[in-house]
Amino acid sequence: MGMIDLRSDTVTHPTPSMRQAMAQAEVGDDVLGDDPTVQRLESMAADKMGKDAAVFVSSGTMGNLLAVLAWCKPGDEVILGSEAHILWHESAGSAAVAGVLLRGLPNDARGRIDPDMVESAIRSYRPNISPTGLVALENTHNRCNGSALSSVDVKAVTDIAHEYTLPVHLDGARIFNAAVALEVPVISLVSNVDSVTFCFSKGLSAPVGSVLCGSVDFIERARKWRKMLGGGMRQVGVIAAAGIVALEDMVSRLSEDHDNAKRLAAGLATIPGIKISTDTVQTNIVFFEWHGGSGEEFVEKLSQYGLRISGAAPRFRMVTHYGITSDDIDEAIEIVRQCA
Ligand code: TLP
Repeated sequence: MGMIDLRSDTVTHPTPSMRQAMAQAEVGDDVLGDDPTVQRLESMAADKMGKDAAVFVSSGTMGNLLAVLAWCKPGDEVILGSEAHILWHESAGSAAVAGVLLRGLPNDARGRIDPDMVESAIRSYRPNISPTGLVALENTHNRCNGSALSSVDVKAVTDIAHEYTLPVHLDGARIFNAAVALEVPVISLVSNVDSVTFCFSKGLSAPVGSVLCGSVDFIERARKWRKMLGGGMRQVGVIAAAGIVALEDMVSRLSEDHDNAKRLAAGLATIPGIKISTDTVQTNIVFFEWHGGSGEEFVEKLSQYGLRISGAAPRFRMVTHYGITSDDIDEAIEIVRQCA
């Protein structure tokens, strides 16, 4: 029995062109600045984001952590959404490694934070408080139904932050999904932020890697932190080569994943016992609720029928990606119908 794996788009395998590019990649010692393939990828990424520089990192988590380290000092506060990936799923690296306090403001179902609340939360230095060092946004917003923030949503927050001379970092792990869903150039979603991380290893299907983009000074500081954390990699062009293919070949097909996610949501909505708002599905992430008993047993049962999903009762997640066909989606719906 084949397994339909919808736990995440991180489960994607490299495409044949990626494997070929990896085998043929020209490499050098990247810590010494000698890897031409990494240099090419970093400059492509910076160009796409309209920033002056970029640094290749092992993961989205490392990109976000470097941004926090490069913008803040220990004792600072970072204002972000209460559902942010940085807050929920990055092993408290911002607190443990960067020594900052994460201050979560309520995210709405579309991943936005209220600009007025951001303004009231901003604090400047006084001996007894932690001053705000950074504001962070996320697009697409993973825990908020994979929703896409528009450039207007982003600007509403960046305008406030900049008024107080605060930088804004964007966790854009799936920023290309946002651009494709909104049918806008990706640059329009990042032009107002000061730094952005995006990932090659999610919907774009590369096996490893993310990139952090920003000004030359900022990236120099981030590069130093990357080395301190042991993230300097040597002949890493073999991995960067897959990232180049990801950028060149894999963006335009993301709409297939979005169509499949909508098909999945519509199918799930017909199943008694499944609660889902189909109109929240904008990209490749589908959340639904099931209140029928033990979540672990539900997930295990689905897996015995050939479907892997993530989450814990009552909220579960499925993510569509490269390699998942519309037939797989129909089969996944039928498996949930049998198990729910
Ligand atoms: N998200 C993973 C899990 O950690 C939940 C997933 O399966 O979706 N930002 C966002 C918005 C993310 O969704 C993720 C990964 C990251 C950052 C971290 O990326 P990695 O896994 O490369 O460190």
